[in-house]
Amino acid sequence: MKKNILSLKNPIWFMRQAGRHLPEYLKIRKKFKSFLDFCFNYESIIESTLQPIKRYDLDCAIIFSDILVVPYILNQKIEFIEGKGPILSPINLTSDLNLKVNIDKKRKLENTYNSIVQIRKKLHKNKALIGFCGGPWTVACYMVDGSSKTNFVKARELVNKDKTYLSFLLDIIINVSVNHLEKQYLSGCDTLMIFESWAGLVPKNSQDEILYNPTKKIICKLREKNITAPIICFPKGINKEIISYNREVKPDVLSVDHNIDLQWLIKNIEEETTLQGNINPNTLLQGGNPLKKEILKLKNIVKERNHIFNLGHGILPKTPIENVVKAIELIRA
Ligand code: 1CP
Repeated sequence: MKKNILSLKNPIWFMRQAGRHLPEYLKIRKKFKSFLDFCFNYESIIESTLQPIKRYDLDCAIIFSDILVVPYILNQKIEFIEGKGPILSPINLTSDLNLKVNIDKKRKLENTYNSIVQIRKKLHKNKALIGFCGGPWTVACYMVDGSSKTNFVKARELVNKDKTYLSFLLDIIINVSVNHLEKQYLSGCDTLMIFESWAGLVPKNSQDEILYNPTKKIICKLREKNITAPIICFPKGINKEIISYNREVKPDVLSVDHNIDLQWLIKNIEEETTLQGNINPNTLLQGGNPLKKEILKLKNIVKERNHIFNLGHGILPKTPIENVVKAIELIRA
């Protein structure tokens, strides 16, 4: 079997480890005005993906890209504005029903796939390489509302008022995401991750339709293509429904946010699921004794369980390097 995240012993990596807090990232990022130009540049992808591995000797690398490349290749206008995050031209709910992949824009992803081939060659064989996409609902949120500033009111309204349209949109996203994950896998990613960062916004009575089934479809389509890579799912903000999410979606790895009580989760979740994460990114930012305490507590809770060390959400931009170093030291001790 190909090496992947599940064949490593207690691996460590951090969500959003590439970019954000690393001075060496900020240095190469400055050379590009536009985030998208940076994000589709062959050398930038290789360098920013490998930077956290070089600095911290982490066990997994995650490809430098963004979940919003899916709306981008679906020809939605998108800009990343410093300090504001991504801004998309919201789709027109009545006339954009034939959202189609733009071939020229899709071609830009060839650089991402080619960089994966190169990264795999440069990365030590005992390290996992993670490819990813956004969860269909999370990507739909950005496509419908245009930015997170609206708290995704329009997307949430669709859940109540126009599920037919929303399901149609989710299916388009699913097909593009499957193709994108397949290409990442064929280029050399041995592990795949689905970031459902806004899972918490879906009302309980719609979770089956809007969260579970779309992600199940992605997994099922990948398995039909004989893609055997373990799949990590991150249903952020879902609280106690994480149990039914896991039962329905059956990811190989369940990434757990910091609002979930890990002790409670372990008591209630299927034993075969490998768990990932749960350290509060604010504690990593803070460092010192609180960080030490949280890591020792986590180690104790997961000592008889398959667990991948990670945070409950992305590393925060102001996180000091020495806190990350200390955290790794404490976990490996
Ligand atoms: O100018 C810049 O440098 C822009 C900052 C930036 C970066 C470094 C954005 C814009 N995206 C990224 C890279 C990115 N995004 C990665 C690469 C690998 C890594 O950092 O380790 C990954 C995995 C993502 C995933 C992503 N993008 C998610 C899911 C994970 C999460 O944090 O919840 C989401 C929701 C996005 C959307 C997005 N892209 C960028 C920003 C600032 C955001 C969040 C916007 C918001 O607040 O809604």
